[in-house]
Amino acid sequence: MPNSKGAPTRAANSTVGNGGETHQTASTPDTRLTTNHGTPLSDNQNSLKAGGRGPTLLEDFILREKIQHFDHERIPERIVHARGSAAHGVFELTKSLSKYTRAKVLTEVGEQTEVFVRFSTVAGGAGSVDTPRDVRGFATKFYTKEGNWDLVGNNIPVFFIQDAIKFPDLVHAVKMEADRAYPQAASAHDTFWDFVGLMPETTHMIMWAMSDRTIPRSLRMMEGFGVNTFRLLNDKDEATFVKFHWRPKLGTQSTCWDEAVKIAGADPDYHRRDLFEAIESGNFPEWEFGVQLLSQAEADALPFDILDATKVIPEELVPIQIVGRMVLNRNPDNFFAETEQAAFLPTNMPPGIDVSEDPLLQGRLFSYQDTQLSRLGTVNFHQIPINQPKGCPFQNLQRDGHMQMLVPKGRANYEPNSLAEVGEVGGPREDPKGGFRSAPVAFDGPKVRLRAETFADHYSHARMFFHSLTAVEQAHLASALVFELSKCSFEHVRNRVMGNLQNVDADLAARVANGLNMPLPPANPAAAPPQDMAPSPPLRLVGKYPDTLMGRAVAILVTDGADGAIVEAVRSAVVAEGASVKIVAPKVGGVTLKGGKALPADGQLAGMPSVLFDAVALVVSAEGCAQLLGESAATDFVADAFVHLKAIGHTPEAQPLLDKAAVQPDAGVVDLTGDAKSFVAPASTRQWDREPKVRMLA
Ligand code: HDE
Repeated sequence: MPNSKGAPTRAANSTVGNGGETHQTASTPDTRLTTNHGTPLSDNQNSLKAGGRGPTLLEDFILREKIQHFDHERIPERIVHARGSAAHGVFELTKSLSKYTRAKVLTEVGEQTEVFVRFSTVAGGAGSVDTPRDVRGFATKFYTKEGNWDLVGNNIPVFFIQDAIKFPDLVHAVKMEADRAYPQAASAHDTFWDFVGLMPETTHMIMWAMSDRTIPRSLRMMEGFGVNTFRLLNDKDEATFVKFHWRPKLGTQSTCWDEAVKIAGADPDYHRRDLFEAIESGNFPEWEFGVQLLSQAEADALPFDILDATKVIPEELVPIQIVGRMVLNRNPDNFFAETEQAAFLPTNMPPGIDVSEDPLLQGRLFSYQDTQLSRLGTVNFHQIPINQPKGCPFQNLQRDGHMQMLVPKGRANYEPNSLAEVGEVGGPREDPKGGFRSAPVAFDGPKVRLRAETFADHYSHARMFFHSLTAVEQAHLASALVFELSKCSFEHVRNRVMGNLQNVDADLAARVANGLNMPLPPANPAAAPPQDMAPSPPLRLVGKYPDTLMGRAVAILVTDGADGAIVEAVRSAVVAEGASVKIVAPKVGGVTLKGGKALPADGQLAGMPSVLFDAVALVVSAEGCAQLLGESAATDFVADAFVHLKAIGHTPEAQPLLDKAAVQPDAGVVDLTGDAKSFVAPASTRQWDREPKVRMLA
């Protein structure tokens, strides 16, 4: 019925909206929109109203279903590691560990096991940026033939605390402060450093957290670690301790702190996009998989406790054996269904892998299963496709519960039963030989709440880590401490942290005090006096992996009148080394090269700053350069590349821009008119020698 303001302008059953929009329609059951219950829809543009301009009718079950489903789209985000990005891939065993384990995933050489890997930051919410200073999660779900194995690790081999009972305190301290709800995704605030200063066991992890490891360039360029000590169990149930390692084929690479901060504004999804685009373009990230194995006797001989997750086992003491490789080769089809609903559980272990008594790990064995109940809402979360075992069937006598998807047959929902004797389904049974068995470790002693004496040394490993770094990395670490403590308002908090640093290294503590312009407090009392350990060079980043352009991104900034031959020479030189190239221009429609040829651009200058690239080339004409001098995005592009220690290739016409951006000549500033290949070597690394010229480090 027309209402008083006039008649409806369209027929109620039309599929065309009032605004002249065009809509695609469907006429076959397999392409048409339906409700959740299968009723086909005739109109997805308009709700059902009492007249064209009248109120919407409660009767509109189609509107109600659609809106109601939308209203409930969100589930609680993860308490920690809420922000994550994931990919599918395969794990292939290259060396059998059958002497140590009966887990087929670690004994069948050449066997391809499907994996799903989720990388994450820890502190920020699901919508936070990708590049805060933060530990990165590195969680791998192996869909093995003997059930899922979840290796839920980090990109740092140690942890902040020794006992799971402190985890809620740690996380409360690092997350947004309770009353003001900031800062988001940042440890640089009072409550975190208050906790740290009062908990000397955090000191070793703090060294790692303040190192360049926590500002990675790419998720593809991070090492991964199982962190906790696990056990392997062989056919005879003999146990061997094991630490798990991932080594990136692209090597490690970090950003500069200032760069990470600017990336957060330029592209909050920097890591997510980088991973997605690499896989989409067929550049599949790859890691080697390694183990450190040690017997009980070897563990007992170490001067620290391997059950203490704040300790690292230096490779010099127990070498890493590479036994496999993992390639990530497929992006998720749907972020929510897969990445968001993935539930990683350290309790997911195939027979032949077992836990240790590490008190941090012991708490994790409860927490991950438990947290899924609030996150995914049902004990049946294992039936969600991403969480289902894919390598083998799963069956038991657990029944019912919210969102039960399975339809078990028969009466056998208990065991033992004799129903098979009368021809009914009897159900699955235990397998004493092939099933999961725990390590037969003997324990005896009173119930106690205490921290073992062997956990008392909080500083020796921190000292060893600091002494293992290159001078460049030490300066970054000291500067990160200065930055973070400068963001704390409480002087006593800064003092207590410096008191802990005194026990690590007097020079480090003095540099931090100097950076804060505060008097250096005396060392805090130490539960166990720190020992000098031999430095372990593999703990450093700089120089550990060969320089490479593989997997890196190079920007070529062009203007009208640029020399196309140089653009192509740079492009082919860096692409030949495995890098990708983006053409950046003042306008997204591209430029007209010298000679009149058009060169399309991949992005506009203001939206593609140099922080998004590993190296930049400026291929500009004299007039083009003159115009860029009036564009701050151009000056920032060059100045940032310089202070972020990147190689800058350029044509001579770019000199005025280099001058305006205060670029000083060095080995990383390369004239491209000769051989464009001369750009490759400096572009494959950062120009560490340049740093003292551009930044005051602590
Ligand atoms: Fe976690 N951790 N954690 N954690 N953790 C979670 O589980 C917890 C710890 C790690 O991509 C939660 O499903 C406790 C160490 C990763 O989905 C939660 C303790 C390491 C991820 C939880 C630790 C990790 C999580 C939140 C101390 C490195 C993300 C959501 C005893 C080895 C996995 C969830 C993903 C996630 C608890 C310590 C790594 C709350 C209680 C040590 C990579 O259950």
